[in-house]
Amino acid sequence: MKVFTSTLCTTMHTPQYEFLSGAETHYYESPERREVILKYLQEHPDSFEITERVEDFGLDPISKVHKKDFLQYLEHAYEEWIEEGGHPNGVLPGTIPHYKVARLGKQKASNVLAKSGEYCFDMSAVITKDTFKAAWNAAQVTLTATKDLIRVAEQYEQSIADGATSRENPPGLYALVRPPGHHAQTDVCGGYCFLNNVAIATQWLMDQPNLKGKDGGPKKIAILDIDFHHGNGTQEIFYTTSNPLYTSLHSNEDYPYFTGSDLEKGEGEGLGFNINIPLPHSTTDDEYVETLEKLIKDHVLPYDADYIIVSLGVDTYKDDPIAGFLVTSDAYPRIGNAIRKIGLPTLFVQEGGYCIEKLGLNVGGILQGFLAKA
Ligand code: SP5
Ligand code: ZN
Repeated sequence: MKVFTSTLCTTMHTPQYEFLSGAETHYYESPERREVILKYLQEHPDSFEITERVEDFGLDPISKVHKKDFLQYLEHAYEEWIEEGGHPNGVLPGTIPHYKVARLGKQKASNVLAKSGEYCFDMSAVITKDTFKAAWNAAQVTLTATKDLIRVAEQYEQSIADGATSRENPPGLYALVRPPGHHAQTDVCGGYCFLNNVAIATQWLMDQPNLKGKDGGPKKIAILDIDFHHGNGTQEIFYTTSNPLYTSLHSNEDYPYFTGSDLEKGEGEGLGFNINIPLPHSTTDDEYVETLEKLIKDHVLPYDADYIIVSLGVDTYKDDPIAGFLVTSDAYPRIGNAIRKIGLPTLFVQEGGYCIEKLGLNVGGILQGFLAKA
């Protein structure tokens, strides 16, 4: 499996701390996360081919998903923050406009202290000096992988036509990026996320003029979000459209708390194309895998997509320091194999997972499970 990554994802975004349940702790979404995943992949050269080749797709695909003023803010927040006397650890909102605080005068956020609340929904998305560059780079890495997805998908179709392979052997690619993306909405960051890599990749695929789906329209994409946390960002971005299909398995009693209900089904043209499956903290390997298989059977297969994009989080792991399922490392190859059985060209994009000791093994387990034939 080809792996797309970049050292900039490690070096450019380095917050020193965050607050968890009121306590100051180290920043769990750390550069080390990428290092340990990379180490696992490098130790399995028969399965993974790693490339640091990154193409520059520019601002255009990013601005198709995120608002201009939000992008401007992300780019300049840190320097303005320092100018206004903010702490060098990075931008952290002190005041977030709560929905019960009516803005009757339609007050607009003016200085960076106001904007930090306007454009961020929690206290875990710390903006450091080069966070925008890191997030930009993560998006470009994901786009580079997405462009390759088109190529491997065409190859796959060709070898099926040639009788060289069958629909049971889909190609898979992996974008090893940070910061992650699935909590980032159109114009608000949060949950360690700034730019929504999966949404940017998805939108870019649908915008390719020469890439036609079975009905002559754009290619159809099904997003499978298996991070422990609900992907409020991806949900919001695609809530009113029938392409992509957004599906998510996540905790029903945890962060981000206010989204992820199974009653959130999409709106307008998007109604029925947003599938949330909240699960209790008591979820075990068998329960998780069976629920995923049912989600695939009931929703993903009937959707008849051209591509699968996976928001790959392994914070579902039983010893994850910020999460809480009972899922063990044995489950990850099973999860990967269930995704392989969909039979479609698949792009895995890294989201969460914070148990450093088992992060490589667990991410690797999913990817190896996808590669495994039976
Ligand atoms: C990408 C991603 O996984 N983002 C997650 C961000 C979660 N940040 C806040 C977590 C608060 C969880 N509190 C758990 C208490 C620890 N036992
Ligand atoms: Zn997560």
